[in-house]
Amino acid sequence: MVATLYINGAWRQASDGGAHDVHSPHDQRVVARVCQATNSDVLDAISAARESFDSGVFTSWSFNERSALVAKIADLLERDADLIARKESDDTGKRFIEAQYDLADVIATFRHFAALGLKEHGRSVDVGLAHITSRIVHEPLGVASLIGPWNYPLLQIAWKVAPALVAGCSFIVKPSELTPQSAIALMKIIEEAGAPQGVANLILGPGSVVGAPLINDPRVDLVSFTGGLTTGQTIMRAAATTIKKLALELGGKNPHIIFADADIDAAIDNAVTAAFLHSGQVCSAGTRLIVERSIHDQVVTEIVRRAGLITLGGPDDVMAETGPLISKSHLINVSLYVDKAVAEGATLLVGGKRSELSEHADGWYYLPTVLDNCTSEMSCVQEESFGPVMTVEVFDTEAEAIAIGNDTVFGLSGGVWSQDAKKAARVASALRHGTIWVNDFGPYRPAAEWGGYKQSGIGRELGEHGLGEYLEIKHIWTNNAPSRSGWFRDHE
Ligand code: TXE
Repeated sequence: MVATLYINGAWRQASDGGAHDVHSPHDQRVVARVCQATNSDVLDAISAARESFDSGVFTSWSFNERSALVAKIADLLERDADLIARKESDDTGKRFIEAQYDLADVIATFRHFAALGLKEHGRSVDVGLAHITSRIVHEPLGVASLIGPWNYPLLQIAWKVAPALVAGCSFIVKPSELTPQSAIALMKIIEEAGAPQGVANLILGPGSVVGAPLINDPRVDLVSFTGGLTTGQTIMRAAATTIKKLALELGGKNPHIIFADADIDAAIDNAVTAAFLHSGQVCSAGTRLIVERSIHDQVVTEIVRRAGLITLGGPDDVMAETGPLISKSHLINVSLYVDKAVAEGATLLVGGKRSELSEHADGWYYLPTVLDNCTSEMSCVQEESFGPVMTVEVFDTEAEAIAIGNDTVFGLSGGVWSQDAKKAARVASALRHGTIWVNDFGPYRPAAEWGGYKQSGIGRELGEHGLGEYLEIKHIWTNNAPSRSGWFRDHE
């Protein structure tokens, strides 16, 4: 059965009947066949969103009513969590248990924004004049294009859909063409929960085919996008024509700094997780290890040993610790980064090639890789390979560690390990990244803002700001005792 588009409250085929297969990165079997929208389908979806927004059918709901809708969606997601997790692990190749963790995070996201909506009241401003009422009100921003990536498909879309619904926006969701199934399931749930017709729309297909109207059309007010830097730059250029609001999360090149006075055992264990979780396909992956020279050999030897032990496998392999890369082209890209780094002088200590196990022959499995003797100039250090590739650099002083950690155009996240609390706090403060972990790496919470400095993006998701991205702020000044302004003369 072909999964269809959802436009203006109806499930429908693409206008030209187009569809494409989705393949498992684990073994390349076809896991789904989905419609591929045409340009006119996208325009229909934008029209539906615009008309529903302008009609007031959803904006007239109170924040409390919209919060209740979002809470209901969370309940329905909980009901269907394992079914959706299965679709997600089919599409991404990630272990089913990891997809289940992701679904728990998706549900927590909807619950966070449902609760936040209940606290949304705007505010009054005391302007010091008894006859003036001055109110700041928060209004839905309008029509939003919500474009998601393939690494955490439903989670990244949830970070956009949940606040958009609480705010009262109408929207068009476009998941990655590689991983569309969980977004389709979410749209069915939004429909079941009772969102008004035309508020939530779903477009399927590659960004190169269906993306242009989503980022160009003057009827779209906001584009919220998570994905690669190059696509982010394309979106920013397109959005400039009509000055659309932008929320961009474009990945990172995240420094992970270990001082000699750290709890070395915990630091090493976390460094392995930070770099190789989900085979490095994580925007906040700690793939750039920056280690104090005196402990370099000890730390790197142990990380290399641990990396060599990591068991790769498919969604249902109970022994597997991480899975395949998303696609053949991505695997080629990752290996090119490694080959180039070696050519530039890096030392390959482990990995650096595809898995040669027969059970991985049909999948995009790349071995956890550690590159030593790296320098800031190498492209593998500066650019996101988005694979299981850790680069190692050394430092001698605190200032040098900070300088290396900030020597990147990105600024999404970073970690610092030291048992000297004052030093750790100084480094955390000096690093120009949106999230810093001290003696930890990776945790996030829906209540805490997430986003990047510098070229890692614009705006913040989650937290309170994550709702603010979908709201306009209006000041309403009411004069309760009107009188003449008296500014201009009304006589000769
Ligand atoms: O992402 P794209 P790709 C990084 C990572 C990866 C690189 C490229 O480094 O190697 O990006 O991955 C849609 N108009 N991240 O090529 O192209 C596309 O269909 C509108 C980091 O897969 O950015 C998909 O839905 N939409 C990242 C989404 O954009 C367009 C997670 C992301 O795809 C479009 C993923 C267009 N012109 C990759 N072109 C993170 N920040 O976590 C593409 N798309």
